[in-house]
Amino acid sequence: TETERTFVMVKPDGVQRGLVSDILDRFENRGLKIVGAKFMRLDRELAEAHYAEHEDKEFFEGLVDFITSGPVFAMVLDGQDATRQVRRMMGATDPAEAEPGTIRGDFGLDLGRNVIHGSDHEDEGANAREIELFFDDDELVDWDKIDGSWLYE
Ligand code: YYY
Ligand code: MG
Repeated sequence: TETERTFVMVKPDGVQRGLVSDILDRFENRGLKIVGAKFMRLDRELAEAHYAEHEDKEFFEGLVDFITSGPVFAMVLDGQDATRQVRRMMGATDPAEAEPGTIRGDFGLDLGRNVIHGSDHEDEGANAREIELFFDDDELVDWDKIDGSWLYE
């Protein structure tokens, strides 16, 4: 099976609201394999690098303030079509528009407090770039999950 790795992060609002385990539960139940995880706080430099694509937007300062305002739970998940599947599970950027059943649609109400980040599946290279920004090579674990043959044909 061809799998890929994607970068995912529970944002400070999700951590403060105690949603980390619920969110991780959804990814594990879906069959995604954890290959890295880290509880950390972003400094401004990392936040600005992570959101560099938005540096000219009017919401950039507020976004950097928010994402550095408290700890986050960053992870790397591996699976078939993982990037796109995680984005589908997250739902639309604005929780007010995200479908119920998605993470943002179930846990959020406001665009600037949308609980979770996932690499953009339409931006090729976003995954590799974000994984490298947040994790050293030796913080990612290569392992075989025993349910692989029951998850994939
Ligand atoms: O990838 P995703 O998080 O779904 O959305 P982006 O368009 O990349 O924006 C990143 C981040 O910025 C978003 O999660 C909330 C915030 N944001 C905002 O505060 N106001 C906007 N008009 C657009 C995005
Ligand atoms: Mg994005």
